[in-house]
Amino acid sequence: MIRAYVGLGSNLNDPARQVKSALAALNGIPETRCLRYSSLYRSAPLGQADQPDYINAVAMLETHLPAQQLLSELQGIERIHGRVRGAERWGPRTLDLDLLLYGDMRLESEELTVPHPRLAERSFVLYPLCEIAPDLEIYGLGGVQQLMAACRARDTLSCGVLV
Ligand code: ROI
Repeated sequence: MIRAYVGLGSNLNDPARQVKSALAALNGIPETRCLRYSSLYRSAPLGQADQPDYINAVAMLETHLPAQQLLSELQGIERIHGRVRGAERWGPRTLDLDLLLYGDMRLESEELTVPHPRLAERSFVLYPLCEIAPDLEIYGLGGVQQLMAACRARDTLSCGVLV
């Protein structure tokens, strides 16, 4: 049994509804349970500036699926929410599900890198992650609270709890 963390983000087609619907869909993944999920956070867009604000959240899962298979399930949920992959990399999206952490495992392939390579720089990931797992230590990176403090000191991105 592996504990995994998934980041959710949307800024199109009623983003709060997209994120809530995706959170519900996580429980439909085979051999997987959603143990906990964060509040919804509103954040200014990172990347292309002329796009709507995002709604972000993080979920804690318990799974028996291998990482690659879990990723495929997450991509399936993105697809049913109208996500078109290959659209602009830093542009708006109806739903983005990122596998942030998969146990203590470090993986690097073309398809999947965990821990997520930009996790430590993104307040819209660290705020919700700290809410649901404040004592989490990320192997090689440190505790999530220190990462969040460092991010907050640097960050110009605004991010606040919405719901
Ligand atoms: N910006 C914010 N605030 N939240 C996201 O989830 C998000 N996702 C992305 C890019 C375009 C990098 N910007 C984002 O993929």
